[in-house]
Amino acid sequence: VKGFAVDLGGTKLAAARIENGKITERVQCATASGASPGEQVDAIERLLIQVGWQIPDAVSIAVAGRVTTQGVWSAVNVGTLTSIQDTPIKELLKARLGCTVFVCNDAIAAAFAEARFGSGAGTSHFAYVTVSTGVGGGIVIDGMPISSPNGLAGHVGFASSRLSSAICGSGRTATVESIAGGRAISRIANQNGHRVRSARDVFEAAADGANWALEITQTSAKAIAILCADLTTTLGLQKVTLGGSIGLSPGYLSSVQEHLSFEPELFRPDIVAANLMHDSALVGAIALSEFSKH
Ligand code: BMX
Repeated sequence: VKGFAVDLGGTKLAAARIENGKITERVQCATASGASPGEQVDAIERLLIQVGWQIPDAVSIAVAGRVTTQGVWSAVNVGTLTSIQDTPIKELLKARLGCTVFVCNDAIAAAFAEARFGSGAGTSHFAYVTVSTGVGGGIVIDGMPISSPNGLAGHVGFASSRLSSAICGSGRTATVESIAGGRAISRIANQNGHRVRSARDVFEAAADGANWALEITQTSAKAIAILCADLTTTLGLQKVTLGGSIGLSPGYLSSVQEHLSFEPELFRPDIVAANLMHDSALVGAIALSEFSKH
């Protein structure tokens, strides 16, 4: 894997130069969640230049939100990226950068990288679940990343959760994302009268032993455990890799494993941490672009 990659998530935007599968340059900044398509293109171009990109180098871009076969980008949770709807991102970037552009969903990219080079290597029925700003996913069966023309395939965070009763930014009610994702975690804390800026504050309070915070983070982990069992019923998963800032935070993996232990064995895939840590979407964007050529 080599080339230039971008990962535009709900909270952070990263760009990297990758050689022989290793990141040799990397920069990152906060995502502007309300930014217009043109402003997102500006930010992407600025970061790419910082990691040494120049015409005619190709770029591979992983974004939060669904990406159609035609390269049209829409937020599914409209609260996360408020100005991204039917955005022809592939065309906009091609026009701006004057190079070959590949665009895909961030969690599918991460899933593909983990399946090929990371924690999922050797597993035929594999899923990756990211718990971050939102809850995203990617499914890889017999080495094939599962996608759909409208780009929705893999969006496991919008499945129902019996632990939630909230209205989700996707328009659905009681989704996994609306109880387990980072935005949900900080919303719930604030609703319960605990002033927090982000999910990170809730995890810090939980690490300090605050019961109110532990309850919120444990509920998130339980919702993710049930989701893993649910996915296993339809896909026969052997392994699920957890990623994302919350998925990789200390103690989270073991609490998902603990909640999963209450399920019958048949519905319990192995749950492991992402090997490529926070870089799986960057590596995966390039790997997927190469894969999609043949
Ligand atoms: C949401 C959805 C997915 C994304 C996932 C993780 C939007 C804007 N995002 O479920 O497309 O893959 O979050 O994204 O609809 P992240 O921002 O948490 O990395």
